[in-house]
Amino acid sequence: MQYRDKTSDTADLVRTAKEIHGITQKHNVPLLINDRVDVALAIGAEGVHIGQDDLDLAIARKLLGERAIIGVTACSTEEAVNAAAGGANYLGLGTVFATPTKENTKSIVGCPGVRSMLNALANAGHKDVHTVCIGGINTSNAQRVLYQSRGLEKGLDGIAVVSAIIGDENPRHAASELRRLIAEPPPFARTVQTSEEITTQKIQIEVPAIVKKLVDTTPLCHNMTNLVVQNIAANVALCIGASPIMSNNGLEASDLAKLGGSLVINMGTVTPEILQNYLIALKAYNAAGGPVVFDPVGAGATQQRRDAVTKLMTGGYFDVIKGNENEIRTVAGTSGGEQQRGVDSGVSTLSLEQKAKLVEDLAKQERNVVLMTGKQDVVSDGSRTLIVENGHEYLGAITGSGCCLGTTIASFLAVHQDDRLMATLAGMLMFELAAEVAAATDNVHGPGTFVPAFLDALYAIHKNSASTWCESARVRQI
Ligand code: 3NM
Repeated sequence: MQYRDKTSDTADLVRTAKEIHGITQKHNVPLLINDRVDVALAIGAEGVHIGQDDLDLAIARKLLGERAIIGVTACSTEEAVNAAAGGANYLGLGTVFATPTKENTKSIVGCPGVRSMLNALANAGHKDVHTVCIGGINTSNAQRVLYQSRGLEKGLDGIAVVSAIIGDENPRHAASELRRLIAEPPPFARTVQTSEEITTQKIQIEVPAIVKKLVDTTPLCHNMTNLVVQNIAANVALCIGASPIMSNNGLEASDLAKLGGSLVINMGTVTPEILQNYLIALKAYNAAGGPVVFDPVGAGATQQRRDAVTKLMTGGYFDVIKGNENEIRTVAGTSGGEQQRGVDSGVSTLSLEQKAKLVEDLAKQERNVVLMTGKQDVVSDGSRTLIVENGHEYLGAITGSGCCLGTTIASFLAVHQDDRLMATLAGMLMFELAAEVAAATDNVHGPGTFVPAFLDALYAIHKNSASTWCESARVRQI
């Protein structure tokens, strides 16, 4: 428990702190005083919490002694490492999300910022210092923040909140609800992060089996997608053997999320109103543990879209993020200053090695699967990275093929969550090999005749019980 009061007079601070201490002592909870070493000393509190602009850590330690608990706020890797080296007992890492509780915060670091501070601490040999994160944490994001700040060498120990408890009508209930949530993994936590090699043999056995699972299950695939591709995305879902529902109404999502299907959020024709609906649906699927695919169409094209990416990425958890090079770079925050002209892929500027590193790092950071589409697709779950070289140029000559791939991958995730990389690969191969078959059909002369042949080819794989369709897969692990 921290007593943080920036405005009261010293006498009032001491009086209130004493009263709080009486309560915390009864419950065996250490009381820390924000900023004020003098108040901590006056009432015999267990310690203090100091910010970067407060009293120096070394002086605080000298005044309070070795046994006092001293916490320090850190907003950057440098501040975190320095505070740990200086003997802080715990660090408050932030500011995670913008918060009205403290408006003069230095920077909003999000989960990626928290993770980079944790990594820096591990690399500098400070694995033992305790850590909490702070800023805008509440019941809707506490589990995700903890989930995405763990799984590496040094994980986050806990969260610190103000308004989520103090601002609640029923602080006791709010506190116990937070305790309940942080004690269990989020509903969307998936089991395996395997580093097992993905051999040709594994692909030839598992991919057709995953397709069969989809066909046998007919999963619901909820599409929140753009105006352009509604029809073809629904047809693709039907042809692969899924059951599509096209609904951009976020208020329907909590009912739909209970039906065991998946959601794809496609930013193609996003507006402020649609974005609100996406955020509501994302929360509903996260709460139900249903898989969600994010297709950040045209992410780098306008400020509105860049803002939408930030809101969506901080608004919930995505199992798979798929996009072209520009889109993935925007999501990763490394767009390199290039202006994306529309929703088309544009010119590639990264080497294959750079793409693989970007995709792998983003997947590791988000604890999910990231797919960068292109002539060579790069897909990774953070520990295994694959290059897929199937597909046909006609896919780039029709509208919405990337969006339909998002629908396809979401459908596969609905039936195969244990290994999301293999589920994504199954979707990619069914989609891209069907495109190759369609393009080679006698009566296909260009993009116009390609579309119906492509739907037919998807449908043929769906109806074909033999697994040979997958033999021309060109996949390699790097
Ligand atoms: N310190 P709430 S953010 C006290 O970033 C404090 O260092 C912050 O309040 C930091 O849980 C913050 O209501 C306020 O968002 C946290």
